[in-house]
Amino acid sequence: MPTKSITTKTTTKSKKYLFAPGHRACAGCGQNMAARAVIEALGPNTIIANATGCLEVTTSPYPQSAWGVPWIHSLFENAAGIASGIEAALKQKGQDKKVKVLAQGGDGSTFDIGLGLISGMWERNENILYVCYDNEAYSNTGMQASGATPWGSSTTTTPSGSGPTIDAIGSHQNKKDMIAIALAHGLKYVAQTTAGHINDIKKKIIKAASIKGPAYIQILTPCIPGWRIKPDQALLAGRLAAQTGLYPVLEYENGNLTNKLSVPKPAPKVDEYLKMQGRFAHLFKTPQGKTQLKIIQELANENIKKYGL
Ligand SMILES: Cc1ncc(C[n+]2csc(CCOP(=O)(O)OP(=O)(O)O)c2C)c(N)n1
Ligand code: SF4
Ligand SMILES: [Mg+2]
Repeated sequence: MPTKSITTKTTTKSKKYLFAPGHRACAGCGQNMAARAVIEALGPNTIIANATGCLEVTTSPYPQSAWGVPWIHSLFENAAGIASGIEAALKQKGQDKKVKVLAQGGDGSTFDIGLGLISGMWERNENILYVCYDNEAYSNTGMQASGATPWGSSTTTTPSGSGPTIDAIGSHQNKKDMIAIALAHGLKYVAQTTAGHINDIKKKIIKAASIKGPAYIQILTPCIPGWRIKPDQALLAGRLAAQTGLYPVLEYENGNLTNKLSVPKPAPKVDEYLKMQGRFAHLFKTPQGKTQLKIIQELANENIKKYGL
């Protein structure tokens, strides 16, 4: 756990990194681009509790670390619990106004295995920002389906097939609505954005950090091998997810939807977003798959209507 910022010599000046390059994520990883934006927006007076997952594994192979702030690797399930302990210690030392506590993890640790402790942290109204990097599967262990996996996605636990049954379409569970779960806890600040909107991530992080009490930000972070996209396509995939209406960019303050990113008129069809991704390739090959494309388009249309995008 480094306690000093990492300093790198350049030809003209030295630069302090809060999240240094040279980590071991796949080239073009949406998650690590988003994570860099998050810590750059929060600044050096931050302590991070980071759940197990790709972000942790790729940034902290001992004895190296990409982090220029105090950073603790928690178990898969208890980043929120560790963050609660840090916040309590800061309060005890009278430093809680100076230092921000950030808990962060993937969708597997947020939507599924860490949800109980996250719920407790929110219930206790603790002054902790939680960021979920949602790549819609358990990427670090080979792309198993999570509660965040969308309809029709082929994963290693929901593989697409060629038979006539529903199993052939890949995942046939709807994505869990974590935003609604966060709102149901009465959080003052809840937001959703994507790795294709780096400035928006920074803006939302700054706002969330200024609010006293728990805040939740969920960022769609395209995964290169998991989504079977090219290394230069993570940002485009994030933008298309928002523009189609499938993954709206939203901001809630005190339970009210106060900001949303409108979709272009007409909005791009979901096919444009799905066909660039190998995890949905099977849907374009069979009549049954084409029916699923219609169902996914319907999900996007419903979002456009529901959020007035
Ligand atoms: C209790 C427990 N179960 C399973 C694992 C194995 N494991 C480590 S990382 C990981 C996947 C993490 O998925 P996610 O939280 O979505 O993060 P990602 O890797 O996708 O960024 C799994 C299953 C573990 N470390 N601990
Ligand atoms: S597997 Fe996916 S989430 Fe993990 S480092 Fe590679 S691109 Fe990033
Ligand atoms: Mg994941």
